[in-house]
Amino acid sequence: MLACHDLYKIFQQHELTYFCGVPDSTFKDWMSFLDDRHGEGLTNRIVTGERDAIGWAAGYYAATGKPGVVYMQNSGLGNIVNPVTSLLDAAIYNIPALLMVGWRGQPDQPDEPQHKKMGTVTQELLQMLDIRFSILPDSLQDAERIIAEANEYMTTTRKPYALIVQKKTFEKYTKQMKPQKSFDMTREDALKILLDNLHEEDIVIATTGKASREVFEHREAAAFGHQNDFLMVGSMGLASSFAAEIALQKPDHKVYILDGDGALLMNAGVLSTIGYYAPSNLFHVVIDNQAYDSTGGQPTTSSTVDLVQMALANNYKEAVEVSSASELQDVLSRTQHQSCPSMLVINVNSGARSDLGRPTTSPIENKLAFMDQWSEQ
Ligand SMILES: Cc1ncc(C[n+]2csc(CCOP(=O)(O)OP(=O)(O)O)c2C)c(N)n1
Repeated sequence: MLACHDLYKIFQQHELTYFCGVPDSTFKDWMSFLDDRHGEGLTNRIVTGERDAIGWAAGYYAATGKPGVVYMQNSGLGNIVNPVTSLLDAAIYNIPALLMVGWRGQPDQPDEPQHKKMGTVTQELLQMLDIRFSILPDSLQDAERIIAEANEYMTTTRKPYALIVQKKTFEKYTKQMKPQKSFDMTREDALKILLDNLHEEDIVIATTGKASREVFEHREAAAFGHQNDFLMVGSMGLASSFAAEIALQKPDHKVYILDGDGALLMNAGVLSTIGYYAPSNLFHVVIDNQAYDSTGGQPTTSSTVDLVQMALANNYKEAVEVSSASELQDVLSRTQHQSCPSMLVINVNSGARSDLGRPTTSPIENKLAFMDQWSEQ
């Protein structure tokens, strides 16, 4: 396995000191290392989307003549197709970048269903995009050789190069503790209170990552069944769009989006579309832990964003923020009188139970149970 600081020394030798992207749990130790070292000789910009990351890295190249390193989970590969083909491409601006792509769903390795397809087509997709790639070796000597080759290729062709990163490539790195605001609740505490206050005829759409897993476990524990919930296990950022259309189609039901700050900021444009079509039964709940908690707790940009003002500026009819269980209970007791679309931002601490399970039903079973319940009514 690779020690983060050893790998970084190799990057440094090639003047690869600018990093940006969206985190992936495949290399969360590497993410923590970069975050700790940001400002100490390296730059690490944790951005809101993979597509965006290509823009930042291309800007860095234009300003310095040096390629940036862009990290992402392979689920983000689809998001970079447009800027790779219209910004980096050799026939357009011919801008190099070193992509580090976490290989979820690697064939023959156990993983979650939402990663299977992308895991199978990752290499093909890179080939189609004319991105030369290697699997990042887990021995330092081999990694040194591959990175030297990648750098040489980027210098001579000015084309992007990708390193595919398998699970267990990095040694454990312990993140430095930084002082953080502390709140009353975790995401799971907030979700439990919320779900316990909903009615039998309310519809729930939960975002990707641990939020969906916690919703599933709480419904099991409460013996409520899963028919009211659509757990969007992949497609980060789209729980909101999906829920908004459900709300427009089912005006007699309250529809709750259980969103994350990272997922919302990845698809922040959805706020304007929701505000424009203004479903009068849509409750947009954002569980704001200021982190990409599900991939290791890397900071999102939400600490410098006023989500309440964002919602109101986009024509949400109401928006409030709560930071304690009692404030949350209070807001939930008043939903009858709330004008929608409305946003409820819940400030929580980052982190989750270490024994959190995963849904035991498949995405197709989830969809069928959900549609059985709602599609004919
Ligand atoms: C397009 C895409 N990029 C990255 C990921 C990896 N990923 C899964 S969950 C997650 C973090 C989500 O953060 P947030 O919405 O704030 O929810 P939290 O995990 O904090 O509850 C990330 C980055 C993904 N699934 N899809």
